[in-house]
Amino acid sequence: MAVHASTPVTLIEAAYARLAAAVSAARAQTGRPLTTAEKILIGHLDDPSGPLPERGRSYVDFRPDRVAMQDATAQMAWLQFMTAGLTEVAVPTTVHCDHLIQARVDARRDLLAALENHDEVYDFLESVSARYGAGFWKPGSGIIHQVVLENYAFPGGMMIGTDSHTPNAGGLGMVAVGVGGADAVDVMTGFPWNVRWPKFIGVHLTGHLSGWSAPKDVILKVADLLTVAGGTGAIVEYFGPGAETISATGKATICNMGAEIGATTSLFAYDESMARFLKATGREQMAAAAGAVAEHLRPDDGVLADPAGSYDSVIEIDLSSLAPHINGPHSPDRARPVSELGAEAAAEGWPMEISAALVGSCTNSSYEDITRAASIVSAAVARGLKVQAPLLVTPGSEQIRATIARDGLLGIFEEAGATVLANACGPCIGQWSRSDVAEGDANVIVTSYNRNFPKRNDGLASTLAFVTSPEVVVALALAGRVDFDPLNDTLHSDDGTEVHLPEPIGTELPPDGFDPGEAGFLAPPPPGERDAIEVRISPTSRRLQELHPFAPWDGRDFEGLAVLVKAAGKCTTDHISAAGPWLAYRGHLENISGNLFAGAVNAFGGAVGEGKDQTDGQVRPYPEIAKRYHAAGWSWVAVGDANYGEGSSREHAAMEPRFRGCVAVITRSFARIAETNLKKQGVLALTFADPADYDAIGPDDRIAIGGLADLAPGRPVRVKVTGPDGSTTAFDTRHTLSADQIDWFRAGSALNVIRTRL
Ligand code: MIC
Ligand code: SF4
Repeated sequence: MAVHASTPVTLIEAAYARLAAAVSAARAQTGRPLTTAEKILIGHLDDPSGPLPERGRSYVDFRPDRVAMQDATAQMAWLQFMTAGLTEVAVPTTVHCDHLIQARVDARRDLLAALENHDEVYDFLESVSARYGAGFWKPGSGIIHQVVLENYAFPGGMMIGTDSHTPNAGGLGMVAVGVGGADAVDVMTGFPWNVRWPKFIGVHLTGHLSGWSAPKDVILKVADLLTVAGGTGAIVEYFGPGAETISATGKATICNMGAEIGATTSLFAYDESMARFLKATGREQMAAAAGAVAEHLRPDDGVLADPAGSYDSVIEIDLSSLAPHINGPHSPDRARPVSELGAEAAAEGWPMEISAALVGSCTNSSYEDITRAASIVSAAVARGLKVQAPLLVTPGSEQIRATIARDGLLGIFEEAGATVLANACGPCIGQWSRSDVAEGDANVIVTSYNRNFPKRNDGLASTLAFVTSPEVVVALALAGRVDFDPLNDTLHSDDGTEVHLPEPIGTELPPDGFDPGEAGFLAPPPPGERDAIEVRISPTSRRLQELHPFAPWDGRDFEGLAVLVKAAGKCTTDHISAAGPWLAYRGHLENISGNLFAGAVNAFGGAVGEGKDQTDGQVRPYPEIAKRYHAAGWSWVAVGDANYGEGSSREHAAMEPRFRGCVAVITRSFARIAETNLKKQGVLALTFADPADYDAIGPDDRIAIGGLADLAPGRPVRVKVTGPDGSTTAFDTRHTLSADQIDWFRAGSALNVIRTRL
């Protein structure tokens, strides 16, 4: 497999040829107009001959064009791939080193420190990519989603990526879906990618953004309307005249944060803004190829004439009246216009002062974002204002960094006292060495990132994080307070002058073109040279550990299972397998299991990360109890509330429980990727048929799960709960296993099934 620094136009033309044929066949067969997402899905069906699958029900096999993986998830994916015994990946695959770089001092020193601290992991990723024919983007080259947008995404394509914000590429009209590593391994080993045919949510955009309102506000508003679970099982498709007024990078921001509403992905139809971005990033041929098939990259006229007849639901947003928003704390759907934050903070008792302001991340670090934010900073500084809180800027890619440095934009931030960090995730994922506040110090941060779960940025539960657009972040940094409305309030410079901040001014694309900066891509060597590449995993390594296949199901029903944890409220992947310092162990299943459920809130008493160890009745941290159950050969279940596993794609949140003996996770509902990750690893993902049965499970109960020999699609699974006094109660749970997926459970994991087929 040849992998290049961008998607070759031949690959795109081949995809378009399949797209055109499949779309006309489907249109003839269904006799109804098709949405953009439907067309792209149809164009990537493994078997396009049958009838269109049933929305929200049928599981379907697809053939994605590409796979992208970031360093924190690629390790486990490669460790799984290596057990398949293949010589190369079956589809173009790239690895991006972005998550492991810690924000400490500044870009240069932080990158050097990362190269030293993570050399073993980087060596592994570089050599394993070379060995199996994948492309490797070095540390410092940028955040996966920006690098993909600038080089690999193309309208009408399909990609899966081992990161939940992969849908960022929807800004270029691609169906790009975040998945766990095991899904990526399916595709890398030449098997189709299996996922449920989604529902379709249409977002009709009218009007146009102006003043302080930015693309970020569209998704902050959508999150408000749909909530963190509202997009589950759906593709969100933006359409209408307003869509065409938004730049491709602005569209990418909107699609990126669709992860926060649980959507399978989000996308826009191909338009002029995408053509402009493709041309500006050196992909004129791609723009021409897309232009030639534009009719297949947009909704049919019949969809636009009757959206309600084509989408499962439709949301209306008038961009002209959309106010700038700020969402948080603790959940990305807790929304309000920025003008209302001060009053809410006063009512809630949140601190008014801002302790840090952060611009960048995969969500918001485009040229347009940076120019808009910089326009505010330079106008404010010219009027004698200073930033009142530490301001940290993370460029999304080396290309953005080099371009904004050349164009004097980084200089504007630096003159205002900002720290420019490495082109990496940094504080967005807890890679932030912060000493100005300690645990227990209530403090507020404002970011242009996408997530704001407790502890996410700095590891401190007492930090309240709010997400907003980059221009609002810098405005709040200049005020130093959350009760500042940049539209209506004024600030005072040191000499007492009253300053009304001007409206942000942005430039969509760099007038002098992009500066690629330092080259960060390593192509794999030609096939003949790959066998000599050694992929080293030291048996004594703390960072990497070879994987061994999980044992197949023994054919017996589960009896006497302990309840390791019953989580109350939000139980995101950050609660199940925290990031920050734990990112260091993403390639070592045993070591990373030291964080298992460390953030979960115990439904029995509310303690965080600890519960009763049934082996001796002592209270211990969950990771320790799980280790002790594992050592004792016990099997156990975890119980969760609604939208269990929301957030990240990290499959560690499924592999760790599996490794420690978990056989089932029973919840009120699952986030899509979390549910799939559990199924892939052979763990039963069950939901209470009656959500009230969540209350039936006590701390000392034992669980039995019966009828497993008859496990069948759509057939409920009976769960029996026995209390410590011998009393019993039973209830039904549901699962979404298809017939093929039941084989994953029987074989012990999806990968075990693949191994038998290779
Ligand atoms: C995130 O934003 O939570 C991450 C870190 O990028 C994760 C991936 C991971 O945990 O490695 C994601 O979004 O999938
Ligand atoms: Fe990185 Fe944050 Fe984007 Fe995740 S959301 S890929 S941690 S920048």
